[in-house]
Amino acid sequence: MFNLILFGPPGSGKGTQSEKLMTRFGLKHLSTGDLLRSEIANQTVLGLEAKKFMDQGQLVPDEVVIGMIQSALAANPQAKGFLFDGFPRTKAQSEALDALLAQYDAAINVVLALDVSEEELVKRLLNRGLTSGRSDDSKEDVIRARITEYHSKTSAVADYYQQFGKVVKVKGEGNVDEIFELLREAIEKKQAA
Ligand code: B4P
Repeated sequence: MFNLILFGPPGSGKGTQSEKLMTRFGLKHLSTGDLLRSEIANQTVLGLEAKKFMDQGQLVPDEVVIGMIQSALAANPQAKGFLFDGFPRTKAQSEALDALLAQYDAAINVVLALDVSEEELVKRLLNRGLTSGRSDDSKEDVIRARITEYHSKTSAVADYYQQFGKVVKVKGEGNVDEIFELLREAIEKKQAA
């Protein structure tokens, strides 16, 4: 299995690039944001609980998202690898993911970290909010709260994987195809190593 994490702050292009990477490399795409929004759309108990956090720009509790990923891994035994998008977002989620993958004799091969300035993130998310219907994209104070959550809790994920030499930083500003090429090169280099 080849498993990668696409990492970066909200609006850094994780969802955008995941679509292209999963097609190119045949990986199973697992986005906790998409899974949570599907729970909300279906008005499940989990979704209604998660919505309270997401609407405030806060992270959903670890046990909720770890449980979702555990089920998704179990549901895809044939996958030749996973592309984790928006997960893990805390050190506890990182440790849980490593333990889950170890049950399949697998591990994270690379963490691709998209680097984008805060002003660009806010601009992109406000712009997406004009059409996405996402309540967490429509207000600047909620967007800034998401970025604060990223700095206080999620940047630790890069530190965690850095100790194993798995993090590759990639410039996340520029056009989508240009950024995709940088990601593709980084993956192919890791696959060849
Ligand atoms: P996510 O769904 O993961 O959303 P995101 O961080 O907003 O998006 P992403 O980074 O994928 O967006 P993209 O840049 O592609 O999370 C939403 C919420 O769910 C979180 O705040 C949290 O509450 C909860 N959650 C999810 N996972 C969790 C977890 N593991 N633990 C706890 N809570 C969790 O797109 C942004 C915009 O930029 C788009 O409009 C796109 O078109 C544009 N864009 C992309 N690339 C561009 C480029 N190169 N140039 C210009 N624009 C670009």
